[in-house]
Amino acid sequence: MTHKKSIKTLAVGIILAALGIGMLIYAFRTVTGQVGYGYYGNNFTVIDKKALDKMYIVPKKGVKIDKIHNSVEFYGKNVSIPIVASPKNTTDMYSFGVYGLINPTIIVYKGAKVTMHLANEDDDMSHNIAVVNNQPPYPYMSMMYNVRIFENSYIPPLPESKGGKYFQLSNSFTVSQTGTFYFICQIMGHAYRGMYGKFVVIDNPIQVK
Ligand SMILES: [Cu+2]
Repeated sequence: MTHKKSIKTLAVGIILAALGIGMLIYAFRTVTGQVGYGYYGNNFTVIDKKALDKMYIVPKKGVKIDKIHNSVEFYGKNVSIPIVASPKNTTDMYSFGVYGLINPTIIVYKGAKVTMHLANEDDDMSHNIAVVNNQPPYPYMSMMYNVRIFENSYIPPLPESKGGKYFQLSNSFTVSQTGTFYFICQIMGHAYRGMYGKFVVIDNPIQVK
């Protein structure tokens, strides 16, 4: 090997090593939430296929499913909404599933404490969820300006599933005002491709009467 060649090899080696280290640091920072869409948190719940499948089962009480209007109404002051990102019953990976409905209108009552449970069924993409005031259509970089409408109406991105294990996170918030809002995925390009649904807050029909 000539002197010139070995310098070249060394230079290429250093560049590759620097790139590798840079990528590792970036990946670490992404996982720890220092870059990207907010904190990742360190406390994902990891669920198996059986637990994931349970999220599709409609409970006997507290929920009204309307398949014609593609909506799910949650009764009561304390509601629990299981949401699957990229659910198995659609080929459109840019979608949310609630009890098997795809991007349904979610209806809750004003004043309710809502707990969203998001699980990611996608094996090659991260997804998150936020309830926002912005209306579609969403630009490609929608995460740049979408602000959550209620405090904590947000779940940070969940990693893709691996080997039959699925990541899940929950967050609770109080719906303090009526109106039509949207739940969207804030990952770049996802809401733009249709990963969103309506989130409607109505007056409690029982209390209003
Ligand atoms: Cu997404």
